[in-house]
Amino acid sequence: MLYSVGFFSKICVAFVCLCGIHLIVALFFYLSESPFTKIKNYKMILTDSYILNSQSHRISDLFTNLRDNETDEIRFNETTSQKLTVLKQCPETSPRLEGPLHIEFSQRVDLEMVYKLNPQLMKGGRYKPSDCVALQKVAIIIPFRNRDEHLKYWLYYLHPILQRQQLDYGIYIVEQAGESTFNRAKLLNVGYAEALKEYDYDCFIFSDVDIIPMDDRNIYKCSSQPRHLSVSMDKFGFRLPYKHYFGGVSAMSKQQFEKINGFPNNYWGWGGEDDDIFNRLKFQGMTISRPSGEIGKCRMIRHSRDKKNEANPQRFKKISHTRQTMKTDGIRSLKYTVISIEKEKLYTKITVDIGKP
Ligand SMILES: [Mn+2]
Repeated sequence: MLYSVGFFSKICVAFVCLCGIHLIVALFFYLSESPFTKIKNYKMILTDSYILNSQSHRISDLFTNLRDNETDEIRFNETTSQKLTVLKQCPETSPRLEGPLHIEFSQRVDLEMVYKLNPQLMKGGRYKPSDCVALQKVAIIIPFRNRDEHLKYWLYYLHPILQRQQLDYGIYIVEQAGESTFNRAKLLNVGYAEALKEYDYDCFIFSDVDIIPMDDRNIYKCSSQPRHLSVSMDKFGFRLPYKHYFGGVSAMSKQQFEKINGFPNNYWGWGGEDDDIFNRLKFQGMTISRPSGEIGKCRMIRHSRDKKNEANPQRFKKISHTRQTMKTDGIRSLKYTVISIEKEKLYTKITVDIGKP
């Protein structure tokens, strides 16, 4: 009899302990849903006018994962009258888009005028919407050498378009120093690596300096598959020159870019590197996403072939070996020396020594 009482009391103690654990677990999950932790996950921006714009952006960067669609304003410090504003995410389709655009290259463009037309730009050609949280952080990478005239037109047309698309973006002009043969793909790799050192970009647009979209519904954003944006260029009679063409302007997420080991570093001179990139995507089981031919219309500024960018005679042979070379040649084997990084008003210019063939 004594034995069985001791036994039952032990069972009772164990039961009470179980109830206690259950209560603690329930309490934990209840508290993790409380307004206190929710506020921690919100994007917050201090909106007082005397607080520097860049500072408030940095504060907002600390908070990602905004999903709530409500905007709350919490006044938390009456003495300094600082307001804590929770910004909602930008809509899937920007309400500021205009559709088809008139693009021409006859008028003269000067950069001071472009700067005045885009008063919301931050140093280094950075921008983010002030009224909502952009859906993607986009670095636009432009390989460059001796094309100042083209760059003016690009900045004049693209800055307003990218702002209407409500993107959190930065412009990176990657200039090849020296006189050796031009290497577009390696410069793009450098732009990718350098942009990531500066900001937590999740999407990369690789664009030639002389291509301007003719419709702002051609969004400079990434999607679930690598995206080709310059699908109907005036130079090719507003159609694809061939089915697997991936040159001109393309968009890849960080994950997509890393999956293919970036771009090849050893295509010196004109041609082939875009087909190598296409092969890399194909071998990694990805497909190409594209806008419609109507929305994907672009103009290319007419020019003659640059000196030191002659057609690469080895390109056909190289393209046939992508499956092997992509494992060893790419972003993971990239070597270069940065000569300077200049923060201009409308763009960041990275001058780089990428060696020679
Ligand atoms: Mn061109």
